[in-house]
Amino acid sequence: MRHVVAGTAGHIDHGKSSLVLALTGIDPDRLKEEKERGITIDIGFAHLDLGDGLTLGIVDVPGHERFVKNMLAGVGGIDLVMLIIAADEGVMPQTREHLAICQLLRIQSGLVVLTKADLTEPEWLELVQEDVRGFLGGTFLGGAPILPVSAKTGEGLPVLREALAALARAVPPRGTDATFRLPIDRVFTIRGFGTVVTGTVAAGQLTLDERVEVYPHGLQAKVRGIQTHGQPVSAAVAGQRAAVNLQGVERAAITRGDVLSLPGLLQPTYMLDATCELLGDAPAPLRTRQRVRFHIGTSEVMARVHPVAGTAIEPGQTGYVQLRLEAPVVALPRDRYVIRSYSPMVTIGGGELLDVAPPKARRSPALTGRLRTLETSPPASVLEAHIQRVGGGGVRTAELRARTPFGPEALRGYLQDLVARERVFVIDREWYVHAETAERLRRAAEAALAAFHAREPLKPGMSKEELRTRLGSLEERVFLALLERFAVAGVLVVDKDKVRGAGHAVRLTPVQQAASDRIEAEFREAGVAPPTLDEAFAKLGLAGSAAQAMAQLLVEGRRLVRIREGLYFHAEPLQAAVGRVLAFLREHQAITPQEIKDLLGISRKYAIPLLEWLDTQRLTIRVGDKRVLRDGTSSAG
Ligand SMILES: Nc1nc2c(ncn2[C@@H]2O[C@H](COP(=O)(O)OP(=O)(O)OP(=O)(O)O)[C@@H](O)[C@H]2O)c(=O)[nH]1
Ligand SMILES: [Mg+2]
Repeated sequence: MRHVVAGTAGHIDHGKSSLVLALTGIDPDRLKEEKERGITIDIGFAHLDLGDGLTLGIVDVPGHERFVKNMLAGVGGIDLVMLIIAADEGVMPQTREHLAICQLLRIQSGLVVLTKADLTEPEWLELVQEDVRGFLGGTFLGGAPILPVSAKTGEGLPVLREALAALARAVPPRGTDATFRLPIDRVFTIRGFGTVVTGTVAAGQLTLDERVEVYPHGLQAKVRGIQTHGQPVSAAVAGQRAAVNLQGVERAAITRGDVLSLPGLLQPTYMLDATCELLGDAPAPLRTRQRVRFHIGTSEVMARVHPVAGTAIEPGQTGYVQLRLEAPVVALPRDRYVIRSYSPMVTIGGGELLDVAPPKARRSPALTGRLRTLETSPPASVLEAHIQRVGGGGVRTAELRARTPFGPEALRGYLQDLVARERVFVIDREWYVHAETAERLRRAAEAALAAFHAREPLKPGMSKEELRTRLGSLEERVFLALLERFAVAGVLVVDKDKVRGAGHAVRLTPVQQAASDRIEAEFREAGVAPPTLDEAFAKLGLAGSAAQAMAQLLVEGRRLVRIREGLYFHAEPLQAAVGRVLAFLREHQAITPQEIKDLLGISRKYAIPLLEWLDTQRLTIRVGDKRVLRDGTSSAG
């Protein structure tokens, strides 16, 4: 079963809806007002069985200039267009405008129907045909069939059917490796079923019972039913018209322009970087900050245009722009859009989205270069550019799904390729950082460590946390992974919670060494009744971080031993004292604070901390107000 969608296009009253009715037996005008006024106001739908399992969905659009907005909502998803021109009138303003829109949206194929052929003479018909051929020159319909038809007499209809079937068969099948998206063009309720949305599936596939999200509002729902051309189906695929019955969401919460997709896959955005082509017959150049009507999928939002280079785009020219929207949309790179001027409401241009989550643009050659890469480079390079732009935070696969035009399979392949070529690094299973970003961070880490060591030569290293802050408060996991990578590369050394430059070792100057020696000597002499560190340093005129660093060195060098906060003993007298206490215990089984004071000739101020320290060293254990040896056998002996 194949599905292709065709759309009508053309000036008001040229016979679009009549032709659809004549072709399919279905009147696409469904509104009461349309029937009364004899004009189409909103898009309508029909379908045609072309045989051989091929069904053509048809979107009929209004020709009235005031309803171009609705026309745009209808043609977004079509594969081919039937440009309808009344034989008795020829090319008219909306013939031009609709054709321009189809060009801007890059609709791939189509044909021209000269309707109301019954109202003209054969010679006249030939003249019109020639005229139309000239009009189409240089457009995608340049070589398309031009078929005279009368909806009234049925003349030309069989030929038209054949031509449509041939075009429909030639439409290339849509890839299945894509994120499901359905721009919603209608919302209504059916009694007993609830909310139903319709649209042309732009990409991917939706199956029954799946959970979905209505973007950009983030409403979640479950797919309770799917129909295509009035028939219940178990799945809807790209290129198909579909009506989706949603469970768990109110009709009033959804409007045309919303997008149905899978939960959490897309990210609403207010900014888009894009190419922008201004039509040759646009009434004026497109200037910086100009307010335009931005159309994408089935939505229309107001936007301001910011050309990336220069201050304007001239009619007939193409440039890069940043679009700043007044309401959020969801879109993906490679999506096409159309812009219309605010007033008068005419189509002036359009283009292709390149970045759907860009930073606020400042005009620069670098930005132009980046957008050129996104526009013209092969997919893996485009992906690389996206990863490069996010910088040190890295980017996860899920975010890449929301920011790149690639389906999950393609994305996996390109990522593997980039990793294999060491253009990007895997931080975690699904988290990527660009090689140049890692390189930049490596240089920054080296510089930060070098500066730190120069400033604090006595400190063994910088705390990891401080380094992380220095590197722009990197995401913790990215930071740790990079640290490991840098350590393996021999750039730095990680020692518990400290990081040091690979070449760093603490070296004391002769003056510092002399000071350190004097401190050590003083503590050795003081034995187990030492001064406080502050007192000792103050005597040498040292204080603050220099004193702290030196004390730390003495402790790390096992010259001083920390007994408790602020109390340090020199290792040698401490060892001697411990020996005496243990000998005493072996002889007397227990020792009281008074006994240790007498034994070592020290005051309570030192005796109590020393006993507690012996406990923490697991040499003694407290029993009442006494200490006994922890090791029972020696206490028994
Ligand atoms: N004689 C003749 N009249 C036609 C033919 N096709 C359409 N008409 C008439 O032309 C008028 C407009 O036809 P529609 O089909 O409503 O035109 P439309 O292009 O859908 O108009 P909009 O949707 O409002 O843009 C109607 O009165 C039709 O009856 C035809 O082949 N021959
Ligand atoms: Mg109509």
